[in-house]
Amino acid sequence: MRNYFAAIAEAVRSGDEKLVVQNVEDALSAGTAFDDILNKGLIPGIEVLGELFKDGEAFLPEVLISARAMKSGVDKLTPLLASQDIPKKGNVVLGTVAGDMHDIGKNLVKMMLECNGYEVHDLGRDVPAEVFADAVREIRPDIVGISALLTTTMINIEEVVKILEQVGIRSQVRVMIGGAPITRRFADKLGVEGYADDCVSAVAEAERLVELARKGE
Ligand code: B1M
Repeated sequence: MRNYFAAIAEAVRSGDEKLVVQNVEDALSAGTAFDDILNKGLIPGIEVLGELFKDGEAFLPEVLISARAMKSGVDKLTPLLASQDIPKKGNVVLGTVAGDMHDIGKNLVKMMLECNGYEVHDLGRDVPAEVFADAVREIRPDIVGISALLTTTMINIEEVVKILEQVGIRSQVRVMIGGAPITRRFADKLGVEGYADDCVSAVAEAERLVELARKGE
């Protein structure tokens, strides 16, 4: 059988948008599960490029082109998931923290939550703490989801938590955080309720948090 995953990863790494879409379509036609396409093809492709970037063997424009190619592949998966008929489970305000332009992971978390019955209010990327607080006041979500990809921006999550406390709405929401440098230990240090390592476990974590809220914990 053809190795779709290697082909998808290589097409993402080389930034070939058409080839990514073609390979994702071929993999889907061959009956490959969407989460395997994501976790064994699309994500490893962008991660390989991250390693090359770190070693000075790839540059920012190449990373951007590959990110765009990856998004085209993800866009092929989204309608398949969205077509499922799922009862509403909760509301989430989601964004990438201030100073951080990375949103691929956040968008995957959004996609998985939406496909599992959550209404997601996406604030985008580089979101100031005040904007998170305003959205919580206005939307009254069950969960605030914060993504951070840089060791220099992960500390800005604390600003969001602080401002929610300052304006007296911290106890009304559960905070879930994630992103490459984030760990459960860091989440515990900040005193936030939720942490997820990837977009699939983010769904299970959201369910746990909504359940906690229902029990008033
Ligand atoms: Co940048 N970048 N980048 N980058 N970039 C990293 C993160 C880096 C590790 C690369 C490297 O050096 N190897 C490095 C960070 C080093 C560090 O902080 N220690 C880095 C750097 C340095 C930078 C710049 C500073 C480079 C520069 O300008 N010199 C710059 C910063 C700009 C800024 O933000 N202010 C920069 C810019 C960019 C681009 C804009 C070019 C582009 C982003 C495009 C975009 O997102 N639209 C980019 C990219 C693509 C990457 C890499 C290659 C890939 C990131 C990614 O999308 N991964 C990355 C290297 C790497 O990660 N290996 C790198 C795939 C994605 C699916 O994973 O986001 O981790 P991830 O999401 C996962 C989980 O973490 C989790 O679920 C997701 C799916 O399973 N998750 C959550 C994420 N959010 C969650 C939230 C949750 C729960 C789970 O709850 C709410």
